[in-house]
Amino acid sequence: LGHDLPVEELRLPEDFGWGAATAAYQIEGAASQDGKGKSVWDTYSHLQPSRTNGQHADVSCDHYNRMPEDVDLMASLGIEVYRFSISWSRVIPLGGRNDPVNEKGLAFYNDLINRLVARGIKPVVTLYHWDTPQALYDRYGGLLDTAEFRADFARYARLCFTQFGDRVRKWVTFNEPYITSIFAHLNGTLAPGHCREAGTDTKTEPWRVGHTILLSHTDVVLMYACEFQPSQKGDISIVLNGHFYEPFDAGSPADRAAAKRRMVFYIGWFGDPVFLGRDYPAEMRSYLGSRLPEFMPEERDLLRQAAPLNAFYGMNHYSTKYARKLSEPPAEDDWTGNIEESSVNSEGKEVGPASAMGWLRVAPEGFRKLLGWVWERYHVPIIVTENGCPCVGEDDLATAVDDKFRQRYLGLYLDAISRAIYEDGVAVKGYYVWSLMDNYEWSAGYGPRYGIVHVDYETLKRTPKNSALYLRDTFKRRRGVSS
Ligand code: PNW
Repeated sequence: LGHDLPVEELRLPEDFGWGAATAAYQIEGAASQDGKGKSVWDTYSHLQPSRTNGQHADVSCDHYNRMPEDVDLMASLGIEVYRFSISWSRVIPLGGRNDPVNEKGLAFYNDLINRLVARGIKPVVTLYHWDTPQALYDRYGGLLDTAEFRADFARYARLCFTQFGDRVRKWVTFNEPYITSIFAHLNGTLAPGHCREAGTDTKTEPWRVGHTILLSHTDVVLMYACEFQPSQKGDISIVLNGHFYEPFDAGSPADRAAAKRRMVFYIGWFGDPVFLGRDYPAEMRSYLGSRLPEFMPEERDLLRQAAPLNAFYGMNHYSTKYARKLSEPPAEDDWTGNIEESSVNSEGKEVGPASAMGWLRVAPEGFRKLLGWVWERYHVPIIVTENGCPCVGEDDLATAVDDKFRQRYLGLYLDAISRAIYEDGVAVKGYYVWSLMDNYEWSAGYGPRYGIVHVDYETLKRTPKNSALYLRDTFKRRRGVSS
């Protein structure tokens, strides 16, 4: 690994739940089986295969047809929690509030949830993991039309609570709104890659998409609390991703401010409205001006009412970066708070050893600091809803199984959680590794493998990697022990 930090295997709380995460489009396959409609990902991966490493997920891990085997595998690995997402276009093929429901799609998720519950594995369900029904994008631009999307998302959420809420105790509305706003509507590296089409406005659209997500989330949190929570007794929140940022030049006040501002632009953008029930951060207003939408007075009321109902902060975290302030004035299409980010600082020091993805470097100290940052700002219990990494050379089964790099990464990041809990007083309640199995990594196709289980994409055979056994054993040994 080339990292000088040893894994210490520090203790973790008795009731600390561990599990694994996936997302529908990345693992299910069965792209048009049993009446499933298309999502923007089905379209994007076929129309523009060059944007997705030449690959699509029509078959992927074929989890849709191998689900019983996959649930048995989870049970054999001692997994206690399984975070998965529902494919909206599998349960409502055209997606809209007046469109028909697909009973076969509902039956698949009912069967999955029943099998999990039968093995004592707790389902954590994400409603939206990037796969907007294509029909909604065609009708009104999907997330770009706030009012239409809110109404359609509310109907879809109500269907899911009604169908599955008697057995699902933890819900996530949206996965990583930052990524959907920026990568799918500004950089265009994720579906629908909207910004690459004629007549788009990348100066305002990413912020409108974020606005739509925030209001849709708020509606559904309030709906769950009023209509479902009293009988179903579960909880609900959102999942936000974000790097931790260190200053590029630690001696420069401007870079120190830049690192702080970058996190506000990344995490505060969504975290402040959701968990504090208030407007976008002031730094964002001052840099983005009228490009950032306004919350109407009645929308501010909704945010305020919903804020305390978000039961946990779902944190997806992988790595740390350096932030450097750019020279003034900011570019007129600036979206970062006038910041440039890098993996190397002013002294040429790398933030940590690289994984198979250049941006994903091993930096557990940044993770510990981020847990503290979120706790201090929002004071809500944190669940790490994704963390993991791809190793080099994992196409080869023998290399994949002997995944020392990943075991070391996971060990170091678990130690960071332990320190956050016991030394810094942060409430961290659970940990879900990304991912249960190798899968379709969006624009990188089947290149990087994040699984703790190897998938042979020819035979679809699953083989647990040593990291899976490491996690099973580490959670047996380390919980509740004093050290
Ligand atoms: C997450 N970044 O995405 C997603 O929730 C998963 O679906 C995905 O497979 C996983 O992380 C691994 O990439 C991210 O650039 C994408 O910082 C990009 C970033 C972070 C998370």
